[in-house]
Parts: sequence; structure tokens; C-alpha cells
Amino acid sequence: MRQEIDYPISVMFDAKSGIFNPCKKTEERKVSDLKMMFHDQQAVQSILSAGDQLVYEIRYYPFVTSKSDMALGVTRIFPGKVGREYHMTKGHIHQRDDQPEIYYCVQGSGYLLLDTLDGEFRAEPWQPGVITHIPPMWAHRAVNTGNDLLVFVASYHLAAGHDYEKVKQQGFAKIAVENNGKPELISPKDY
Ligand code: M6P
Ligand code: ZN
Repeated sequence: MRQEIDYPISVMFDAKSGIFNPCKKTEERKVSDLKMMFHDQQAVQSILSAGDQLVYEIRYYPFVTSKSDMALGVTRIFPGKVGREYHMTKGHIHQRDDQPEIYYCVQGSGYLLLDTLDGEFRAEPWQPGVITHIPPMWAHRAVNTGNDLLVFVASYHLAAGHDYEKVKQQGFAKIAVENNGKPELISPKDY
């Protein structure tokens, strides 16, 4: 028997702003939510004592049906840095090891950093139009290295789950920092 949730749903999306409607949930992530992810702890402390800083927002629509689900997430990373390190998402690996994801950059510029946490690393340069498939078992983090908003669309199964702890403990093999006005990927130990 077809239920209400089994019917098609469309949302109206504005790629420039990254806003879509209707939207089910919005989350804000500030420097205070990512404080262990950034490498300049003095810069983190001075931002926090000045009253925090918005790094990114996520807007979600979980398309749940009686058979399965497919989540839509649109992330807006505001331009900015913490010390020399560019604004980025927290980064996570999926709890389920059979779960991939699609990220589609529609606005802004930066990188998608991918790390297996067992020695393999990739940095995919991002500009509008780039779609990246994130295979299962790769941690993923988006970085905004530009002067404008970076917007990307994500699609994944809710069952994938977010594991932030592994990324927090180990970190990514490389981080994106500003060097002489330009983005550069360096090893965190060289920060
Ligand atoms: C995308 C999806 C979401 C994720 C968000 C922000 O929209 O992958 O599942 O929550 O990006 O990334 P993070 O959870 O690492 O902060
Ligand atoms: Zn994911």
C-alpha cells in the first residue's frame, strides 16, 4: 500500500546562494564546534574570546520512503580562515563501510580532501561543476579556499551514519593553508 511518504518530492534550489525550499532542517557549525580540527589553537582561542565565528551551514531534506531513504544535504562554507587554515567542514567517515556519497560543487572554489585513514590521501580541486564520488571507507572534508561562498550538494543514505571521532583523533594527511596569498596543501606537522 503506497503511503504519503512514497510520492515524489521536489525542492527549488538556488545554486548561487545554496538555499532550497522547502527545507526540513538547518544546522550551523562554528569554530567552537570544530575547535579540535584546526591546527592553530591560539587563533581558535582568540576567535572564541571574540565571540565565535560561523564556518558553515548545512540544509537537509531526508527523503524517507517506506522502502529506503536518500538524504539531500546542501552545505554553505563561508569564506574565512582560522590562523592560516581555511574554513572547512568537520569531516567524517561513514559508520557503515558499504556507504558511498556524491558531492557536487555548485559555487565557489576549494578542495575535497579524501583520506582512507590507513595511508591513502586525495585532494580533488573543486570549482563549480565538479561532481565527486566518495567511495565507501574514505573520510571526506570540503575546504573553501576562495573569497566567496562555497556551496556543495550532497546525496547519501541516512543509514551511512557519521563517524567524527576517527577524523578528530587522526586528522587528514594534509590541510589547506594560505601561503603568500595562495592556497597550499601541507602536512599538519609542517604548520
Ligand atoms: C554534506 C553531507 C552531510 C554532512 C555535511 C557536512 O552535506 O555529507 O552528511 O553532515 O556535508 O559535513 P560534516 O558532517 O563533516 O560537518
Ligand atoms: Zn558523508
